[in-house]
Amino acid sequence: MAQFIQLVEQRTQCIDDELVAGLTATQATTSPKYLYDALGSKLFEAICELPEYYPTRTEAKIFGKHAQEMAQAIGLGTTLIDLGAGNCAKAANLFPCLQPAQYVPIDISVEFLRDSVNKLQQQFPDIDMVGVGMDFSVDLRLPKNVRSEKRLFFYPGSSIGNFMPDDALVFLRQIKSACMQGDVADGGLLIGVDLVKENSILDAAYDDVLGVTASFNLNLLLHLNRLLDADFDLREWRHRGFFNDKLSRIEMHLEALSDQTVRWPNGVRRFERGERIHTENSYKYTRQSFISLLTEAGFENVTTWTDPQQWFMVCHARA
Ligand code: AVJ
Repeated sequence: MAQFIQLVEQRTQCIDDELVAGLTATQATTSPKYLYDALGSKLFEAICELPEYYPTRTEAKIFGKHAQEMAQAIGLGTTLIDLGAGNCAKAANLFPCLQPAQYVPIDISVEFLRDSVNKLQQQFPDIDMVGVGMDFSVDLRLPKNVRSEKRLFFYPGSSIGNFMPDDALVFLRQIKSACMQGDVADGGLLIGVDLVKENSILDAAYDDVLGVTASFNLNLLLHLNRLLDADFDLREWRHRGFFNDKLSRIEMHLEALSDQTVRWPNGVRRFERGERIHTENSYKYTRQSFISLLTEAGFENVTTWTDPQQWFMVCHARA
């Protein structure tokens, strides 16, 4: 069995307060983390199989083709810290090339992670594994069992796109300082970033023909009904997903199809027809704009790998 450290409670009062504040704001907003209950995580896995959703597939090809070069740039024997590890599959694919000394998968979805890590430990008995259940977007301080040598933070999938650019900068700085906590700061960051491309390709990736992304987005309301004991009627809402050119981001919204009142034990929110709940941003960067962000966060020696169409980019940067 792998070691496991749990630093989050699955359901807390503080989550509800943040949620209610967002829902009752003039522009109703929810954090994208609420998209990932058990069904949401499965719907996201289905999204990754869609012909329109290119990021996962494109990133996997980049890792497949350049893993050896990446290992050369990074060095062996790292402490591999996997942010939002989920089923740990992306990192596990890199084990043969990267040969980490310790693997530290971190995820907010504690039970899912526990199962994944235990399975992986059986497959790779020689790698020291420490699973950590925590919300790393709140606080990146790591438990004592995590080695301080050669920390390599792994943040694939373009999840960095969920942060507003200013918050992305703060988060990258936290990663940088977590790398520096050791005596030898020669691990760094290995990160996947989705790139700006033709609007029609971006639009289709977030509003697919099968409606899987629509289901993923609408499922948020089922999750809220459960978390808050609210009474959202899913038939009265529709999915919107599109690229906002000016802000260089995908926006996902849920749009009310009728005037309605949503109630939960200590609150209420009135929505007019056409009014929207903003559920996610997914920022798209250019190679240069992302390198600038890394540099501003204090990283150096950036190496980048892309696919032939330059739709997606993987970066390694030293702390
Ligand atoms: C998991 C945040 C990278 O932004 O592309 C997929 C989530 N949302 N389809 C993304 C998502 C709608 C995804 N990330």
